[in-house]
Amino acid sequence: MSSSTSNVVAITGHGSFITLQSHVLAEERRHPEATGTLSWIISALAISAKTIAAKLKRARLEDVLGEIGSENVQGEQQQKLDVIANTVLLRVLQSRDGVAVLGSEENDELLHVDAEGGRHYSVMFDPLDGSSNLDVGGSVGTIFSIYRVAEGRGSTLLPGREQVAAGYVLYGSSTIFVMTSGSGVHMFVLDPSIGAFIRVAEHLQVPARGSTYSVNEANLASFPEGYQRFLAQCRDTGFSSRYAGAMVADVHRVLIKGGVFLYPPTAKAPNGKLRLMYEANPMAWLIEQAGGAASTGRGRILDVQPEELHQRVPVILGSRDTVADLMSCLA
Ligand code: AHM
Ligand code: MG
Repeated sequence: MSSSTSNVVAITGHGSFITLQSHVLAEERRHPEATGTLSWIISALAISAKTIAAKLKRARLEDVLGEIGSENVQGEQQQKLDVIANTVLLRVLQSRDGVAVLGSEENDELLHVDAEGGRHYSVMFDPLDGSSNLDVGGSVGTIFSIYRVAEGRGSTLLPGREQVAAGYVLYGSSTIFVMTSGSGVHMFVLDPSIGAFIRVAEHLQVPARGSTYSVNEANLASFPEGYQRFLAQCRDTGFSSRYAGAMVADVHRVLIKGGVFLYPPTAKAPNGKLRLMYEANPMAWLIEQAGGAASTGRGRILDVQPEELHQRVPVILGSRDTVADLMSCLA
């Protein structure tokens, strides 16, 4: 299919032709007190996503796959593309008015930026989630979470319920941008022929029940007993197992098709592996905004009081009723 034909499909297939930019501007108009700063930050994230998507496409050709030979603060081997994606986001976001604080999986500490007057925001992100998938051509993603920061409070980490926008970009068979700013979850697909994200779905809803679970089952023996009981129950009742090893890809499937995504505590990682500020919180808010549930196994993820940028938390996300079944096994 030629690229011009695929644009026609995008227009006729969805009735209207709304870009991410126009969607965000329309949302902004619904809030008369909005200054436009948040819209600019989201547009910076979209530009970063397009840049990262382009770099990923050429990674094998330009020999930028593989490890760089250094570790991040969490003792994980950094991939060359982790560093490239992080640099893209830092550069683009630092140049936007109103960005006062940046927190990245790839940086040890919060980065403070001299923001001009007006409203100030902090942006937390995982530049390239699931990057060990890169060597095998698998899906990876970018996750982001945005907070408003009060003057002089830039070092204060806020709980997830205070987010003002959150989302992810899935770099898979297409480049998909999913976001919420508190009025539902909306999905955009990059049309590479025009370089714009086009809205393909509004107000996504996670099905109330699903029959797929997504977990690294190799760790089963060291999960707390309630998780083991739940997973046994799933197997007995005909669930399927799907695990991409990239949270963005796994959560995207749950968002569209229902089911549950888990990263429980393990012997090796007693608080689970995933990080609260730039993995668990944004995904939890998206799933809740889509009618699903998000828990640490003990309480709502969005209510966890953060203590540090890279803190880890057990993660349960998915269909409302399926998560409720798991919670009763954990009780
Ligand atoms: P990363 O941010 O270093 O890529 O790690 C997070 C990733 C998630 O995308 C994924 O769900 C999880 O780690 C997979 O971990 P495991 O290999 O232990 O199953
Ligand atoms: Mg990650």
